[in-house]
Amino acid sequence: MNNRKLMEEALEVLPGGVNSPVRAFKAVGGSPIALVKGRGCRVWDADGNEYIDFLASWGPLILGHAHPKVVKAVRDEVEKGLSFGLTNPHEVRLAHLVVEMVPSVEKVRFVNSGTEATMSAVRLARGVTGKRYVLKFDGCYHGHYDSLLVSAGSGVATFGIPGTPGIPEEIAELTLVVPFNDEGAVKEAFERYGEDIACVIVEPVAGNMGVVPPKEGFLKFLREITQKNGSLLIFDEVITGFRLSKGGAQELFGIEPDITCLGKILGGGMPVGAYGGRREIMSQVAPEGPVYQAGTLSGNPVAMVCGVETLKELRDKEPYPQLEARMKQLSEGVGKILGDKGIPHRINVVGSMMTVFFTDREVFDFESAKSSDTELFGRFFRKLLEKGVLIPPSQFEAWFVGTAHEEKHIEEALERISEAVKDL
Ligand code: KE4
Repeated sequence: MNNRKLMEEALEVLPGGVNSPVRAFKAVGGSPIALVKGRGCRVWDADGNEYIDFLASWGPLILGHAHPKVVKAVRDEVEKGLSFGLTNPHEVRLAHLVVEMVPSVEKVRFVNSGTEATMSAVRLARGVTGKRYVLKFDGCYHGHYDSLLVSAGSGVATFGIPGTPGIPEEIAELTLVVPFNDEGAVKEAFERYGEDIACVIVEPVAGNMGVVPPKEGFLKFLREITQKNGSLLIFDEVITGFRLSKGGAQELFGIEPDITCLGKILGGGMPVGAYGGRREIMSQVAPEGPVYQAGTLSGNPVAMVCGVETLKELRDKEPYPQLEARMKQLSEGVGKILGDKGIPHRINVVGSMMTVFFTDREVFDFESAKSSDTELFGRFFRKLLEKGVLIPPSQFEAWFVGTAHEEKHIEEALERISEAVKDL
């Protein structure tokens, strides 16, 4: 089996040959590859080509692929069975770890994806406040829940418009969309709809427009304006949770949201999402409270064990200074390669996540991110792939380094990137 044959077969039975659109390489061109194996910081495709991996399965693989402790724990658990449908001890173990590591979380509910986490968090916010509107930021992605798959309307602080066919306008109109890092727009939205805004949901460090950090004071501003208006602040930490520190962005910036959404690293590569917060809020979730949410495989024992081993490693080793050093080495190396070649670029780095934008403007929101030369990004992506470096197949995503990337691996990757850029 090889990439071409496998992807041809995939096209027969999977829409676009994929189970998630971005994997089809539409944003970067060229033929998508299939990955069959990973070990440490490397992955191998169906043709046997090896890549140094900065995709990390979109974030979860912060410990690298097939970490021995994780593999052993999962293998042992699988021997005992795969799923029982009643509470198992590992759900409680992982919940204790989340409560211990994430500052604002006293109680947590596990689900099976980041989308389920944000969808449930919005329902909980509406249920707890009795209010209808959701305020989100243009360029922030929170999964494919109807109320959050909404694009910015024309003008500032206006109703959302459906981000895709299949979402009725009546639903999109309950979502207000404003530019990221724009305090004025948020103030205007609250002046107009403040008494009826259930929640503000934000990626505290944006990853889905490419990496875009919050401006100084922006998160504190969101904390204050939501408090003042009786709205809940939801931090979507599906990417940043356990990534930027063991307590995520909320620990790094010292801001406590009302509800935190988690995913990716939480499951260590297995399908796990979660939403959590203070007891008084989470006690409103069924069956303790009236806000309904459920899931057949929520808290699946094998997935929980994968998450437990991953979080334990991060809690005990706190590898964040090392991850930042490796990301500094990578981002500065890439900056030098592009600079020497005279290619206009901006590199946004926060902790162990970064994005290379092909623009000479500062990138501080979605509009400025979209000034990037995505055609050039496509050529850059394909050249890197050819030389054995895998980055996300989209300009508007984040590159990740993990504990399996040692200094020598970054050095090796930079040599390959330098070769790739020569042909750009
Ligand atoms: P999932 O439903 O894909 O597990 O999580 C949705 C989600 C929620 N919140 C944030 C901040 C996210 O980044 C995501 C998912 N991220 C994308 C890419 N960054 C996943 C890749 C894909 O869609 O295939």
